[in-house]
Amino acid sequence: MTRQVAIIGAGPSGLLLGHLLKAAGIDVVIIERQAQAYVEARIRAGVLETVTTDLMRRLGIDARMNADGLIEDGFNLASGDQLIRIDIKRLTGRHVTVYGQTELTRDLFAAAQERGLEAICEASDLAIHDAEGAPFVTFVRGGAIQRIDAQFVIGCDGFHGPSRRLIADAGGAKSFEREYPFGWLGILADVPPCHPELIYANTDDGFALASMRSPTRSRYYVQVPLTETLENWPEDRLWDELARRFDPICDFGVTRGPALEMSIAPLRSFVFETMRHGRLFLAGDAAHIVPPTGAKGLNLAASDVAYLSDALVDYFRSGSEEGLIGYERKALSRIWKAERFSWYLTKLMHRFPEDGPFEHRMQAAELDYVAQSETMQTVIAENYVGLPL
Ligand code: RFL
Ligand code: PHB
Repeated sequence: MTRQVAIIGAGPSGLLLGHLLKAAGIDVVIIERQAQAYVEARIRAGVLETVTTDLMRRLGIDARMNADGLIEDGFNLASGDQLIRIDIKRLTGRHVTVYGQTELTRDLFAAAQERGLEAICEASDLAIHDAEGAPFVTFVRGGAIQRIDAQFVIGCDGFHGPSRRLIADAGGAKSFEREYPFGWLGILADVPPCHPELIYANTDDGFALASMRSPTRSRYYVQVPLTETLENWPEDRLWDELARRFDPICDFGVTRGPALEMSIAPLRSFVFETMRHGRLFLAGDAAHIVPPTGAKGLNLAASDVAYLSDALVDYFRSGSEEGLIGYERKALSRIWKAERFSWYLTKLMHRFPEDGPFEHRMQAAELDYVAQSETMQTVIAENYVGLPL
């Protein structure tokens, strides 16, 4: 039997797309390499734009998000010990929602089961065949090779998945990349946040972020050189570092507690052009990566699949390929603007090893300008809440 759509990867982009297509009556299957519990436990994004929360509402998978998500009307940039509040509600009329990617993924998996959206997990050695003709995917599950034929294959398989590799190997695609000379060391702990709103801080010791998952669960990050390892960072050392950076600027001081998770993530900007090869399309991290400054990654995955689901639904309803042809142009226009904003905020808030006193003064001057200019604050707020679809 030929399925209408096979989606590779059950991260946010694969699960959201699966639900959107299933809700439109399309015969769709998701194939995921990891176990469901593994995917649900990955600690990643925390800030959702309305693009993402609107999709969850449209799907009717919003009960827990409505109950537990924190509406944030503003966030802060810190320059040394000066706190600059960006009042996103007043400047844009909108807000962002703090709701962890782990929670969102859990909600989407639970609804998949209730709604009969098929998600095959623990599928190894996946390969995509005949993407330009009659596509099919093969994979190994429980020791047996399986094959699924589909009219379209959608690569939602993240930065390291096989879909983009296949397109790259076919030749003709371009990629644009910037690697940053540092990473983010993150800690998650059941302690109250040091401030009611997020703080992105530029300090003499480097960047730090105070974020949260709930009024009792904090998420912090500090900039570290790429050579750092977790062994060098006993929890106490990280708490000392966070206290040094945040105690002078936040309301309550940093509360310490045992780490639920610690990890180091490298920072990268990456865009792959093209997002289509025959009947294979890319969405989410498979096609682009942003540094986490600005919280755009998951939200871009959501806008990609909003565009792509409309195009696929239109194709299956009317036979028109117009939406599918226009997908890449539409998606890339939003992707590049989010790339620009994440890159800008990364440059503004981090200490780059190659920078000297002049560049530090430039950063301080720009932050001072932001503090004084409502126009600058509006530009930042507008990008932070997310550009329109
Ligand atoms: P994902 O989440 O990587 O999911 C891809 C899925 O594909 C599966 N896969 C395969 N399946 C089958 N066969 C194969 N061969 C496969 N290879 C891979 C993988 O197992 C996985 O389940 O990509 P997706 O769905 O496009 O979602 C993207 C987001 O996860 C990502 O952009 C965000 O997490 C980025 N991000 C943030 N985004 C935000 O919008 N707001 C934030 O606050 C935010 N904070 C962050 C972040 C990412 C971070 N890290 C660790 C990279 C903070 C951090 C620290
Ligand atoms: C997070 O809470 O994990 C988080 C928040 C904002 C970011 C990145 C990560 O920009």
